[in-house]
Amino acid sequence: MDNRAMAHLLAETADLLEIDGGDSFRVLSYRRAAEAAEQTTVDISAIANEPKKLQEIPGIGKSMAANLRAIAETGTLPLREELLTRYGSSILELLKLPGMGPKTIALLWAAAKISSIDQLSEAIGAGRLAGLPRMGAKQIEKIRKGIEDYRRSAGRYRIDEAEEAAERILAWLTSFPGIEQVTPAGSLRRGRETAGDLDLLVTGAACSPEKTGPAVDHVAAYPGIHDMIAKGENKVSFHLASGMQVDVRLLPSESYGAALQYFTGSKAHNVALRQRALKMGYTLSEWSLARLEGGAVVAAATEEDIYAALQMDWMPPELRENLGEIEAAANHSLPRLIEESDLRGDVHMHTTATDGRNSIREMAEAGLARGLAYVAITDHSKNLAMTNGLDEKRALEHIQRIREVDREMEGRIRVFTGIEVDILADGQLDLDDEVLAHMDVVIASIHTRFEQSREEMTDRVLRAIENPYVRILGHPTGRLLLRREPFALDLGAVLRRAAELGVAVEHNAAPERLDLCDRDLRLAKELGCRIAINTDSHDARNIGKMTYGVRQLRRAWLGPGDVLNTLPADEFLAALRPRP
Ligand code: DGT
Ligand code: CA
Ligand code: CA
Ligand code: ZN
Repeated sequence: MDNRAMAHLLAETADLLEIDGGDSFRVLSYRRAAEAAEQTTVDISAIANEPKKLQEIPGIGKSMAANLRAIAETGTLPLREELLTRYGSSILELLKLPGMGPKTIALLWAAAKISSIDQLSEAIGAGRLAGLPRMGAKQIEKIRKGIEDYRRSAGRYRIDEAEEAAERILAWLTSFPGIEQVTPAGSLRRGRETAGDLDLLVTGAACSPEKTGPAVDHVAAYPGIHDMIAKGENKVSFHLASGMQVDVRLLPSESYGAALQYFTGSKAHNVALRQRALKMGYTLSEWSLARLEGGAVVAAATEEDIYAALQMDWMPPELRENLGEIEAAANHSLPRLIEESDLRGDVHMHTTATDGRNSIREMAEAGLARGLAYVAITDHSKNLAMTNGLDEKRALEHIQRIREVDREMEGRIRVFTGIEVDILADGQLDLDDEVLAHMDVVIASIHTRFEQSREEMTDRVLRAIENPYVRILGHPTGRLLLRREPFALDLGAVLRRAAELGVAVEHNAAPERLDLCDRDLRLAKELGCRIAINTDSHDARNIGKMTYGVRQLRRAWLGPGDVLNTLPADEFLAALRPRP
């Protein structure tokens, strides 16, 4: 078992113990151990029988060392098993609902013997939650909505989780002599915001037909496998501890391109491509592009060969959704898509002044290290009290410090002043105009009262962007992927007005947001909006990590000219809405 799977078990045990009303120090010790297992570079399984070495890992004490040994030997912990027997294993699923922590679950169990999402849903339907402590009508409605969202998104994973999982498996696979190339296909290769499962294609000398045995065994020995679904001659499918399904296919290099094309998808793209092939007298399969008559192979080794034989340009996977890319590739009019290296600035980030982890200087240094020409520091405003949001006085002091850091950096990177000012429930901004007037980058965002009606929300956002100091509309739909749906909003009306006013709309590249989504980005471009992509970093390690967001821009067919922060610093500022 790898460290991550161990960390997962320990964290689950901590949750179960807390649901059980366990001593809080004990709960904390499991949480710490989970964190420790997640962070350490030591391979815990390898030293599971050496308590001394285990205890050298910060966060692991004597009793945790014994627990780790038990996990390495049995794949679980006696305490975890005991608690799961008491409450049933579906109780852990309740934790995946928004706002549902161990304390609430303990309450639901104590008051109504609820230990699964189905039971909770049924209890809400039957009105059995009303009257329980801390269960007002609003709270109950929130839970009901949470269940709905959860059920809709169940079985999908965020792009960053999918990619990290793919990278770990890839490292394992390529360690085998004879496996030369591993390519994630499917939705991950197309850069979709979430993935249903992982499709990994493998090729190399060890993947030649009838000789795949040892390579298949190597795939099946991947330490992160939770359970095996199927193991065949050239395909291995399994689940990871997260529940994510992985399909690994081993292919000879002669047909790698055809397989890559097929398994990259999308289905809609493949269907349209196959029709084109048929019209040209070919048949297209996961093995090859071949002549209908006689079956001679026309192309199979590379995607380029296949598209070329179909008289098309090769196209980036992000475009393959049958939304016009087939025609464009045939007319040789595919767009030049934006690339991460086109971006020169990142203008939405937080510091220790509010809920960030690093200082202004550290953020500037991190931006410099990523090769950015400019950053903007945009901390929260006072309405977000839990983030220690800035009031007028602190905001002004803060921008003095930002200017100091800008001077200290001596032009190696520019540090713009800014704020992520909260849009209040009525569309007013959280800080006075006189204060906003001092800032380079004013981002206005919604963080509260998501439940307003479509009319209220639309009026609220429109009113906010009328404020002449607003230059960027932050994460415009407020969604959190797989956790919170976008709020109700007439986005078309907002984008049209933003275009008229010259307010840029953000693509927030944080992988839990990716907001605006690809479709809405396309709409924003059609309506003539300016677009800025930002990481919204709360940690210096995330600065400039635009990769997941850039894929959404590419999926929206955007080029460098469509995105403001491809511009040099001064031109970027000049391209923002002019200040009054
Ligand atoms: P996902 O996993 O839901 O995020 O989405 P995909 O696109 O990765 O879909 P998946 O894993 O079911 O299949 C991977 C690719 O295989 C898909 O994008 C296209 C291809 N494929 C799968 N089933 C079919 C099919 O019935 N017809 C065609 N033409 N292609 C298929
Ligand atoms: Ca897939
Ligand atoms: Ca699949
Ligand atoms: Zn925000």
